[in-house]
Amino acid sequence: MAPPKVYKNFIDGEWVESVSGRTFENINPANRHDLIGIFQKSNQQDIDNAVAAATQAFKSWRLTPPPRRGEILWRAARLLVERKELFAEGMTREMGKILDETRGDVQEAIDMTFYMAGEGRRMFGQTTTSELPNKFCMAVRSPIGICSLITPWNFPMAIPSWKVMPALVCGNAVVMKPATDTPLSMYNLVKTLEDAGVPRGVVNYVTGGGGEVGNRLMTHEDVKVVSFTGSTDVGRKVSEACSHNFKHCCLEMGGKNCILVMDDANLDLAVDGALWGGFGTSGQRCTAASRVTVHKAVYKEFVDRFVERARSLKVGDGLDPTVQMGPVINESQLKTVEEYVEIGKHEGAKLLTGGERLSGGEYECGWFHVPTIFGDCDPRMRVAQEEIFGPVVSVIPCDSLEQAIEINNGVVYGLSSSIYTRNVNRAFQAMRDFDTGIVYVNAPTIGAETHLPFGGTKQTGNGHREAAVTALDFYSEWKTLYVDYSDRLQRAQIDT
Ligand code: UN1
Repeated sequence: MAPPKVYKNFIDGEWVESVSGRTFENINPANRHDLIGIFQKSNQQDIDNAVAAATQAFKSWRLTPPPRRGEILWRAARLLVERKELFAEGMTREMGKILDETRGDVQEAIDMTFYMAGEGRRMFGQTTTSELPNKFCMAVRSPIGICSLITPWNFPMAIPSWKVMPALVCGNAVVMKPATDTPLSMYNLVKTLEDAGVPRGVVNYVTGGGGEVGNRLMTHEDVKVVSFTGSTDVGRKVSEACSHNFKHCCLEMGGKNCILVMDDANLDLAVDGALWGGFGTSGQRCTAASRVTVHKAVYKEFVDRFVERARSLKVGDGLDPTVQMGPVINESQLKTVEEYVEIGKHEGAKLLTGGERLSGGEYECGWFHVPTIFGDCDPRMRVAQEEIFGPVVSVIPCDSLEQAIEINNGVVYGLSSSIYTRNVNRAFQAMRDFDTGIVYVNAPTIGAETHLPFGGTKQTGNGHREAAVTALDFYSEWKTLYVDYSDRLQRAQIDT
């Protein structure tokens, strides 16, 4: 067997080993004997080198006309299209979700890259009137500087692309750190940007643990912007670290998203949605539908069908095209899922299906869990309140739309929610009253598109939105420009 490939950091346009001399292994969660590659276990010095390179590169990148920056992104998007299948396979191997989904993940990166390439020729500012004669007013977007991009393993190419593409088109230089479980997908993205002609030092890639590498990325004094997607606990630390010298910080964190099934819903559609929303990516999405609130009039029928469909899901290695749900990411995540199953049982939730890890045979060397549904949940139960990040769905009965809205809103998170109904009045009431950043009607809680704002309320975020034109607001600062061509002193608010 060929020895595993050793992947390096990308700093100042060169592929280099970590100065630490240490490495770590990237393994397949469907088969822990499948070693995908060896990656650099970097340290603070590597980050300092990357930030220094970015600082140097920023000087000319900020002056590169945005349409030229956009052209580089366009070339990167074209290359991603060519490499899509290869990158999807690598992603399934490193994080487990099925090939259809990893193709979608790469496609999301392609969409974001094309979209932001186009922004190079838009990046609209504002012009407006002046209260004084012979004076012109406008506001333009200005790049900010060095951005640290810290990303999770569940969307290992899409989420990095949400951050790096708007950062680049706005004229910033970046240092990117992937989750330790998924360094390959970010490597593939960075390599593609290199091949597309991003100038040296503008994009830097450093792999390693959150403690050493992540901490330095959020505390380095030359870093001006930190974008983080991950758990609420770590997000709080990022926010605190950034507060000392007022780094701009965008946080995308947990969710406990709910699908509401009303008594007039198309039940076939709702079951399809609950299945895809709850068990897609093995439930490991911030947007996963980990709660389903069902009107009592259709509760039994819905639950019977939902359980039957969940039972028939084929679990296995995501590279097998007949498999419908892959493994969870690692042993520690699997243990968390098992703990929550125990918590649910103790709380009195009714275990309707699943509730155990899969072992033996094809499952022996991976981290697999059976799709699990708890029924008759009280909305205050921990399994109905806390983010589990695994294939566990809690079903909650309700009597009315008003009560369902209360249940939906009664958690600390506010990412995504959904209502299945054929009544337009109810749909609009839900759109108005669900206090989440994203609301779906007759579709599950997942399925965000790159040209619309993505993010959540309450403890899901800190008020920013990723993707869409809203991403430009985070990766640039408004600069307001007043040009007085009157040739005399004109005093705003005083001279009328
Ligand atoms: C996430 O849930 O972690 O909307 C990101 C979706 C995807 C992105 C999800 N486009 O499900």
